[in-house]
Amino acid sequence: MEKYLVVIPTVNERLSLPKMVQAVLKHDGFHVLVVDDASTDGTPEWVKEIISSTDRVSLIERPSKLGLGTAYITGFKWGIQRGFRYFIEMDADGSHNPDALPWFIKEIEEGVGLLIGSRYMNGSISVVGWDFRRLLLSKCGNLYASLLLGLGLTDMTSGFRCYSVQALQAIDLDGVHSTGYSFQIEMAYRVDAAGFKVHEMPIIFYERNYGSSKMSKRIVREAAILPWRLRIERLSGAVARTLFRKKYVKEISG
Ligand SMILES: Nc1nc2c(ncn2[C@@H]2O[C@H](COP(=O)(O)OP(=O)(O)O)[C@@H](O)[C@H]2O)c(=O)[nH]1
Ligand SMILES: [Mg+2]
Repeated sequence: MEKYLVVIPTVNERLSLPKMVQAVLKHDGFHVLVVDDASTDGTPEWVKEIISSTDRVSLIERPSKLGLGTAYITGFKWGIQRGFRYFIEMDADGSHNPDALPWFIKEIEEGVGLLIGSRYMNGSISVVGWDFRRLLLSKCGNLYASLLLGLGLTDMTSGFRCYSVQALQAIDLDGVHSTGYSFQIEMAYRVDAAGFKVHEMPIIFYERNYGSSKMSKRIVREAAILPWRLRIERLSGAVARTLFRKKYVKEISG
């Protein structure tokens, strides 16, 4: 059985998905799970077609567009139940190059909980095809999240990344708040908070050639609020721990 599960969330990605899936399958040991949210362009039909010729691809179909975050959580739970050891997130639209997969595996197997493919390492910007507005949104979003959460990462919002099963099992997956792209920030925070190493490696991000982005104002709003939510959660956790410690010390000292 394969060790590595590549989870690909899709909404209307018929034009890009086949190339991505075929490029992943060129690498031994990888299984692809597509989590499709009610695509109407033939995406799930194409996946069913390929499933009839290989047992290294699976499909979960959901009834409506339920968000990137919940698509990944659904995929992770599916893979944990089936015994996969490493979980890779990848977009369907050609933005993430499957040729980088062996590099992810090499480092994650050295005991890292989460390995993020970063577009912004060593002070450079490795993005092809974004206009200035989109780049600014991404850079500012990253700066904002890292200032508030202090994880010292260059690209917390990157969606090309790999988790170990131990890191995913240490997190309460049902307690993850984010439905949209802030999911990436929240997961990096939670893996770090669970005591696992979070590392980065450089990748090049290519803007999609086909289909359209699902980014919306609601998704940006959710990402703006999330770091504050996590800070409050951290603070209330610390207060609860202090109160518990005081009560415990009082009890054992009589
Ligand atoms: N299943 C599912 N996939 C989604 C959803 N929103 C986005 N995606 C997928 O997530 C990946 C990244 O989305 P995309 O729109 O390209 O985001 P962008 O690269 O930030 O513009 C693509 O494969 C999308 O099809 C969603 O609500 N559900
Ligand atoms: Mg995209």
